[in-house]
Amino acid sequence: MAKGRGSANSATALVGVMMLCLLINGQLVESAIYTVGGGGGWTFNTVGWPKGKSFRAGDVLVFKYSPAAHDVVPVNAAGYRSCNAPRGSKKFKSGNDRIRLRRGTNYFICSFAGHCQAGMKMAVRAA
Ligand SMILES: [Cu+2]
Repeated sequence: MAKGRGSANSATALVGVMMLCLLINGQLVESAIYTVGGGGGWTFNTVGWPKGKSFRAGDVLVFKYSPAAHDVVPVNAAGYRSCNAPRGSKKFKSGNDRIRLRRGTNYFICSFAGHCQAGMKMAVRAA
């Protein structure tokens, strides 16, 4: 009985949080966390990983990889298409990087020679 009431309260609280999120002009307080590439992590052919998932601004992508083999560079659309990181781009290279999604399309590439061209790139649309 008490347990049932507890979960009802949790549900009410969750709705409250969601309402709050909507009130703050889409700036989400509650965010989802995704490990890019699932168990395989951030590697070649991660390009298809976002397919079928619904991302929201504020969600966090966790990039897991060997820092000796890869890195992560957020780029713009041109950088994504050309596999070139614009000068001054921030480079993540810890092997366990958390990057928060902005509204719109977020582009990421690996800047190791040839990796992006081999499909180590990813475009993630966040609503
Ligand atoms: Cu790489």
